[in-house]
Amino acid sequence: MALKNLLSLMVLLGVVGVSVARPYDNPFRNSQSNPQSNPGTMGNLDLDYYRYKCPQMEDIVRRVTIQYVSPKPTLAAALLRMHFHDCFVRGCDGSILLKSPNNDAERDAPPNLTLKGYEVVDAVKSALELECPGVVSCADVLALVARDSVLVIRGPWWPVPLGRRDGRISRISEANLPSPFADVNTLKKNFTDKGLNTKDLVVLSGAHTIGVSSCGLISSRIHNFTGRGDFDPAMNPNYVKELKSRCQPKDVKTIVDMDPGSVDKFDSHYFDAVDQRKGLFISDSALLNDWETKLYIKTQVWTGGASFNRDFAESMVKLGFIGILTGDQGEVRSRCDLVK
Ligand code: HEM
Ligand SMILES: *[C@@H]1O[C@H](CO)[C@@H](O)[C@H](O)[C@H]1NC(C)=O
Ligand SMILES: *[C@@H]1O[C@H](CO)[C@@H](O)[C@H](O)[C@H]1NC(C)=O
Ligand SMILES: CC(=O)N[C@H]1CO[C@H](CO)[C@@H](O)[C@@H]1O
Repeated sequence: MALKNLLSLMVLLGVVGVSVARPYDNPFRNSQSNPQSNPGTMGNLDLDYYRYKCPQMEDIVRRVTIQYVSPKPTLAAALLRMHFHDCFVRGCDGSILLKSPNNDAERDAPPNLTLKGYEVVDAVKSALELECPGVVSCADVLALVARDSVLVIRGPWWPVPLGRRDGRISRISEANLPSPFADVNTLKKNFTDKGLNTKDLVVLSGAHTIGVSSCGLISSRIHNFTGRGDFDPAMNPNYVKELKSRCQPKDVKTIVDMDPGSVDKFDSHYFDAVDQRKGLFISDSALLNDWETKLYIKTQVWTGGASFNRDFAESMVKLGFIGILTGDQGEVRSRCDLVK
């Protein structure tokens, strides 16, 4: 009798389990664009993927993320950027987290030189391993940590469907990201190659509303743009003056804000900055050179960023589907920096 009850309870749970699963359709499934970076790209994810395998996982991720990011809010930018990098190189498969004994993994590549925040992902993963060992993928951890850390700085929230598996390959030679020196057509192409459209490009560039870079990447732009000691005419001269007083010609290290005037706040101010020709990188300013990205920027300026949070959430969900591994592809690592 007791056994029979137990069995029916299990059956019931199974049925409930199926009915509360919230599968999340892959936004690329029916689209023309087909990001081929991984064969698993067309798989689906599920908002409730860990509901039975690790019911506490979202709480644990949130708790540890808050613990790290609250006292050091600049980590939010680093972690958001890390998720973006992960997704753009071989898909959102956690491969950015892998270490190589030969220093030839993605995280060793020049665009990674300033990536910080690995310790947050590692701490979250350790906490998860105590609760449910070998269950939660590093790719999912990173996607959630990025979301939760933006929430800590009171930025927008977006749903993170889960079930990504971890890749086993991380190559420095593949770690090539859109360049801060790129023009808008190049950026559009780089995004289209990942299945993201022009709107996603301008919306996600809005992530530059937080965070920092350093003088090295803008030196030529402000000191010697064409080799005649000039600056990029696409820049606001007052902004150039400001940057020059911060960045001496040989200085590569000093930190500069991505969104001058509102660097700590996740808001739509980045679009105001770009509109005032205060985009830090050529790739930021370039968004004024395409009618669609320019219209988006103007609309955010006119409306005080009315749709930015919603748009950002939508594009982040798409970003999180790029090149994912699902099902029995890849693996679930027990440490995010080492393949099993
Ligand atoms: C459109 C193409 C993009 C280019 C060319 C680009 C380029 C860059 C560069 C060069 C930096 C400075 C890195 C450094 O100095 O170490 C940076 C920082 C940053 N990027 Fe982007 N990025 C792009 C898109 C994105 C996207 C899609 C996101 C996220 C959704 C993002 C989030 C960030 C954040 C948050 C930072 C600040 C990092 C920190 O403070 O630690 N970027 N980006
Ligand atoms: C971006 O597009 C340009 C032009 O097609 C290409 O040379 C570059 O390698 C691309 N970069 C990335 C990261 O895909
Ligand atoms: C600017 O660049 C040109 C050509 O690369 C170089 O000859 C010149 O010395 C540079 N000027 C300064 C002020 O760095
Ligand atoms: C955070 C991190 O792992 N950065 C690495 C980036 O690449 C350089 C060398 O290429 C490494 O020394 C850094 O540790």
